[in-house]
Amino acid sequence: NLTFSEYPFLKELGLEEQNLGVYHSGEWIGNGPIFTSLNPHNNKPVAQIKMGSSQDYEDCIKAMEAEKEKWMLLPMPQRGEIVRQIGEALRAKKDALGSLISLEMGKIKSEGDGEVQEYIDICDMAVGLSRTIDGKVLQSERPGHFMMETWNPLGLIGVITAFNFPVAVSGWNAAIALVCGNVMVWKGASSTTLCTIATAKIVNEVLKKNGFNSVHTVCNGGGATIGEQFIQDKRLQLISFTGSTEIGVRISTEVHKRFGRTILELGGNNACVVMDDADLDLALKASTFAAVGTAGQRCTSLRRLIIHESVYDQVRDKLVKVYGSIKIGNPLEQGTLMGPLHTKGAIKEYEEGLEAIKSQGGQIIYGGSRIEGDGNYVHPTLVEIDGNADIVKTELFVPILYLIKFKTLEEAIQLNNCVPQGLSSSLFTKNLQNYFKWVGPTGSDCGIVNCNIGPSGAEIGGAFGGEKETGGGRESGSDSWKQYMRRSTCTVNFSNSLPLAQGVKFDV
Ligand code: UN1
Repeated sequence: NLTFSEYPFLKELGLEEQNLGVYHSGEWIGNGPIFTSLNPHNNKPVAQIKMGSSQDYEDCIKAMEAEKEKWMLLPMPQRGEIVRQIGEALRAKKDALGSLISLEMGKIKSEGDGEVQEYIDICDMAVGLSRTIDGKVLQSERPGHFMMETWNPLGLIGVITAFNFPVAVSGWNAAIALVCGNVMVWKGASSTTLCTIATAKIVNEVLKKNGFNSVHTVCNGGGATIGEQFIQDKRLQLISFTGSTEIGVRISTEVHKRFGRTILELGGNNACVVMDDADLDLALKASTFAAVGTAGQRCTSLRRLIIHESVYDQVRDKLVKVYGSIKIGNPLEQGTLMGPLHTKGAIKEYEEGLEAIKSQGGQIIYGGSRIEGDGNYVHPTLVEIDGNADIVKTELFVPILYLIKFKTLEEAIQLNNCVPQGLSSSLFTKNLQNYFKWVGPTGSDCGIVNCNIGPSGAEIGGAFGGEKETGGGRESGSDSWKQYMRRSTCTVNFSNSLPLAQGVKFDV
């Protein structure tokens, strides 16, 4: 009773009713358990995947090791040229892949397309990097000496991504890591395995044409076994992980125990502060997209709207009206603004979260219930609550937005910073004094600090990530590439004598 044939774009992406979830050495295989991918719109099965086994993982690593040198020794601009072709291949499949993301994850089609665009954009950026990554020449204190920094690839890296951005986040890692000369193994979230396979097919077709069969391997696996292998494997120099803080702590501890590197993109608990001088229409639009978009399932989703007391009632009343107009439904249908939650488990999180909210004095002023039917639909929800309540400090990965009142900017900043997470934040103001306080040392403590735009929907050109329980990692733009390379400080003596640094004498 698979619904595969109802969606022609699946065939276009090279998917079948029965798929294999592991790729290395130019072939798709799979010797693990069978997994069924569901459509969150109706919980009907779409297609099946034979996932990876422990041995499949081992074979991925062996194949990567065998091909690693050839890839590392290819000049960076040539690797960039291959990544450029990957971007082109994604452009050609953008519509189909965007539809698959929408079908399997549940985000609206425009956001699905946007995710593919995000991958394309990071490919473009990586191509540029492949011609511009440089190393410093440093001043030596010794005569006849030359000092420089070189950057080399790490080698093998592991990328573990989450269901909510099943394509774009792998792209942030792949495009940069590949240009930097690494070979990678990717494990996507089980519930979005079709997205993982379809993306990896596009990427690997290009790599294969260029003579590379194990530079971008894939090892999907149900349960924790494959993930555990990633974490414990000394051959993986870097683990890039996007997911919960709970798992992130474990990854951090275990990988650092073996002196591996990590990039962690964990929970967020993002706030938006609306000052009394803010453009309220702008704040309202931005907040609605950030809280309701992706049904509140972005790491950067808006969770806390911190509103100045003088405009509080006005913002709240307008927000209730806007929430009433949000079109909820099949994410593949044009005009829908909010799709279903990704899983049934998320409905439970939503319902349990609401119970906790009520028991801690929160008032539900809009929504607050699931929508009966086969799909994982809930009403986007507005809650009035004290910003210091315990539940407000927990990340609920569902469309619940807290409305919190404040009097002074200092108080708003305290509220913004009082949660354990530190991913994204934004301030709505026209006042420069407020703005520079917000971005300064006593301002927002997040990795993303915006003004007059919402906390979500970051561009790829900036470094993406956050502080505190968010994990401290930075991916995507700016100088995030450094995390995928190792730096060597190289001193060359081109004289005939051996002066020692710091004037040390050691005559033999
Ligand atoms: C995530 O939620 O894991 O900034 C990533 C954004 C997107 C990426 C979100 N560009 O909302």
